[in-house]
Amino acid sequence: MWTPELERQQERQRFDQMRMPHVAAQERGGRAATPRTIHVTQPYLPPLEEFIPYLEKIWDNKTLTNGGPFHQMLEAALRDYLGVDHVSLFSNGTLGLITALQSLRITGEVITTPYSFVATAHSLLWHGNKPVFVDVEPETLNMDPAKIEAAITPQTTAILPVHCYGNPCDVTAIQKIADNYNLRVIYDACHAFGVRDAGGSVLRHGDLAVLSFHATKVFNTFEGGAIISPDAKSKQRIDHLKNFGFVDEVTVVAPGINGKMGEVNAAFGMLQLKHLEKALERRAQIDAAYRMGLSDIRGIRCLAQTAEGTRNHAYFPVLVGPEFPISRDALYELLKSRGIHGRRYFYPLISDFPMYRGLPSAQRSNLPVASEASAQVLCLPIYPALGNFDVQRVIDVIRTACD
Ligand code: T4K
Repeated sequence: MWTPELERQQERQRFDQMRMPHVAAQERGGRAATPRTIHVTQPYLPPLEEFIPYLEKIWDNKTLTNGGPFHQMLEAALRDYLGVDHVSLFSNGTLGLITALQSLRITGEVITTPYSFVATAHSLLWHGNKPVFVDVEPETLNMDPAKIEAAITPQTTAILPVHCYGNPCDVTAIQKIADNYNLRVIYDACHAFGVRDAGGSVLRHGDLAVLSFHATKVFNTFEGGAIISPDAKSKQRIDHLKNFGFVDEVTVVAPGINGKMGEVNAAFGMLQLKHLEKALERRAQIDAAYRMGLSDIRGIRCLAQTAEGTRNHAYFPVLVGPEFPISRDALYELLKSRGIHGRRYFYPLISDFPMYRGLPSAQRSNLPVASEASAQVLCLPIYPALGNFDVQRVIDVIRTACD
């Protein structure tokens, strides 16, 4: 016989089937009381017991870092998984960016986007390079290729675009400009793990692409990163640079840095890979649920996903427009007051931080699209352990602002 309770139970079961099992169990335990605080993201962690055998191997062989067996295994596994030619693991994405620029001997002015995490532009300052900001496209919030040419000067040597939120840049247009002006292209692909376009991995574009495996990323090694390079020679130079410039015991060819990933991180990466498909599937479900649940709310725009290919649903940004009854910041606070911690990625713009705002290219008038997006964007929680009840909670709170 039908009862409201029975219906609730059945609905519960349907949700549980969609979710990762340990998450479902966790949520059953905590749901009845006050709603849990949820954050913009939460790292995916496989069951702890699955990691123990990996640690035992490290304890047995006593190799903790400097290109040990797990490091080599993970480079090979990622080459296969991502469908790329060469992978150099790093201890984080920022050191990957810094080393990528060094390996290509980039000097002078570099055209980049203000709409990113601050590490993108910071990597340029570490080499004394001058960031030149260009505006972004309204649809993707990626660097607008139509704005690049006007920013090129005789000092320009490279372009540093970001596949923001994992949406591929207009790689064809960017490469065309780079070829015409003999510029290098380094993609900050820190959001683009596993993203593919019609021709394969998005990481194959440009001279180099840099990934982050930070705890907040789709694929994490606690901290970590990688440079994807197209040929063995580039990889070799990068591998020297991430190890102080050492080529052998007595030869140092460049003032390299210590950017190596350790064995525990690499081992964790191997384990993460086993769970990745499931985690990505869940992200896609959440993305779809938000899009459906928010579709009829005036003033909330979900960022479109570009064309064909595979997306990783790393972030779920919405733009809170003037037709929405309250401002982006008021919505951010409202959600927070209900235990939902979204994030304003990317506010402030990089170009508004003190070390950049004096640059002529940092002026708001040069960056109207990025400035507006930065004032409107709110990234909603998305991560594999996020249950449907919580997704609905987020949608409901956004809806209450319209009441
Ligand atoms: N380029 C781009 C385009 C990037 O987005 C990034 C990093 C980089 C380069 C540099 O790569 P890495 O050097 O970091 O590998 C976070 C991350 O720290 C940063 O990696 C990331 N981008 C950026 C977009 O977001 P915060 O300051 O927002 O992180 P935090 O600590 O506030 O974390 C956000 C939420 O995640 C927390 O509220 C709770 C949750 N969280 C976080 C951590 C660290 C957890 O549940 N567990 C955790 O361990 O910068």
